[in-house]
Amino acid sequence: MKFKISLILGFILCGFLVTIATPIELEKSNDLKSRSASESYLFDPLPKLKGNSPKTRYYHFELKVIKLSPDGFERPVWSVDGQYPGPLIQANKGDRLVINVTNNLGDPATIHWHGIFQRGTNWYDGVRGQTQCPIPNRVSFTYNYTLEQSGTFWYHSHFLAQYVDGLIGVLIVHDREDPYLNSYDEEYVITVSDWYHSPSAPLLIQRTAPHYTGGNPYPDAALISGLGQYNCSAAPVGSHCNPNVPPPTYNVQKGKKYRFRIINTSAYSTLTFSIDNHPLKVIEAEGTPVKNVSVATVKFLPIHIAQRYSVILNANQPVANYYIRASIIDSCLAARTNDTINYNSSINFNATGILHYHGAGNNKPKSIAYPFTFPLCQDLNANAIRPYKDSPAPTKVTNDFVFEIYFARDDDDVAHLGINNSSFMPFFNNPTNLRIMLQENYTDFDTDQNAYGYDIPNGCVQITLLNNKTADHPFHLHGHNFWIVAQGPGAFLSNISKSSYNLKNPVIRDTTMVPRLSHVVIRYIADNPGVWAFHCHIEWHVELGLVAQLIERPTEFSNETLPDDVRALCLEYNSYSKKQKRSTFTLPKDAMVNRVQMYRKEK
Ligand SMILES: [Cu+2]
Repeated sequence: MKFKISLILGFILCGFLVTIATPIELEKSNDLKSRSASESYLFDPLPKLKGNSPKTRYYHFELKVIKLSPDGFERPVWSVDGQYPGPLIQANKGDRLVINVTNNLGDPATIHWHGIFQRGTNWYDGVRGQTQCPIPNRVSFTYNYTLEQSGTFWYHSHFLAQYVDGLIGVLIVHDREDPYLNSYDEEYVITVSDWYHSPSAPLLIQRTAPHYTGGNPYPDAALISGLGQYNCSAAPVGSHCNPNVPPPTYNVQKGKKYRFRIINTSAYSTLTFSIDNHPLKVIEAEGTPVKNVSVATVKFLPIHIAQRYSVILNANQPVANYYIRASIIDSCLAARTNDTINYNSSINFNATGILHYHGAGNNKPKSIAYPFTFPLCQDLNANAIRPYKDSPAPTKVTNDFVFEIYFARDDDDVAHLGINNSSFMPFFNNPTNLRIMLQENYTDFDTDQNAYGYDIPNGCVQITLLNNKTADHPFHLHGHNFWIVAQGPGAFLSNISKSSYNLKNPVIRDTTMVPRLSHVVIRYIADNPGVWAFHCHIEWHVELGLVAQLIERPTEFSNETLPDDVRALCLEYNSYSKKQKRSTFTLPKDAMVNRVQMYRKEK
């Protein structure tokens, strides 16, 4: 108990108040005070859902910038409801979510619901320039979609590098038919991530500056569930730093089993996750339950950006405290040079938390880390995460794309990444799905739209992604998950043997690491008309253009009608951005939007 009280005090000290976004009744949805603000979720077992399903669950998000000190170092955080990570959304499979977002950030925003298919609601996928116009400051917008999946998901801003500034949260969808439902007593959520002390806007401006050659900004900290331990003696003079951030602590009772849902919400980093003395049994990869096999029990869980796993921990060790460890694998980052933004970072790559057995007292853990063995910068062993239900990949490919990762410097000596010799450049005020519905033909789009279309209903799309560059790229597909039919070294088509494709029992997920000098071949069914992003999830690489747009079944999709509120958002955004240009005061992020728009005009 004492342990818990000190933890709560610590939270208050470092400016934290983690709460559940309690579903609220529609008629109260404008009354923020009606929500409970005292229940935590990150360090308590997930509360049981109330009410029968399927039902509609209402949430109200207020986006606002507040000061927080996740790793001790105080900085402005772009937050949902003043929390980092943002509030928990929980629902059952089949439920509808209605999430009213009021933007008080001072700059535009969108929210993407990572991993959610958005079947029939492409316009609520939350991708600026592709599925919606950004929500201007002081404007509210409501996302409204049905959950046909279950598993561990998350949400994050998809507007410039805003999610790196803290605008992320957890989305859990339960399923009464989950095959592992009776295999654990309680469940917890853990986020792992890198963290920066500078807001993203100046970092992004430097990253995209002419003549810059230093790679991605170097992070300052590793966090577990939004808490880290920065060495405050390295903090610059005049900054505020609290050296006593409490360790993220998870309480267990000997003899019980726990499901931990683990999400990597980083901008740039691969992490490994482990708990001393406790092997972890993987039961879910990104919404897909996985087979009950011995190889699924691991000591280390490598988890790349935007990936999620559920594991079962058996609290069968002697009553004590044990370290929870999340370590950034620095060899998956590009080596920092004197030119790298934040080269002088005093990062501790290893974040620690505590697994606290009931009755163990408050002493520091004495546990020792497992010896480190991990195939660097690769996905978790495929044999650990084969789908629980056999799910062979489709054999007849109807649309076959080859995407080669592209890197170049333009005439201004600005770095660009892209697909097939083309760096993606979004139109903030004219999203692609609107253009399709206005009967524009994607084949007439500018090359920099990186638009790839396919029109066969329920056809099988295959993407062969070749990474012949020297950086690792975790790729995410919107609107779908996919079968990974091949993955391995060699970045040329000649390295890939079709006879070695695994079509029988391939891994299914929505985010996969494509290491340097390697390839991946994925397949999915064209069963979801819309505009879907396929992109590297290193946020700095997104902004450099490493994005493709998949135009799925445009013939049908062009007959859809954009809901009035989504269309109205573009009018509001246009009038907002015009006002911003006239104003002498613009926030850095608006300056960046203007810059992108100017870039378009100049072309
Ligand atoms: Cu990348």
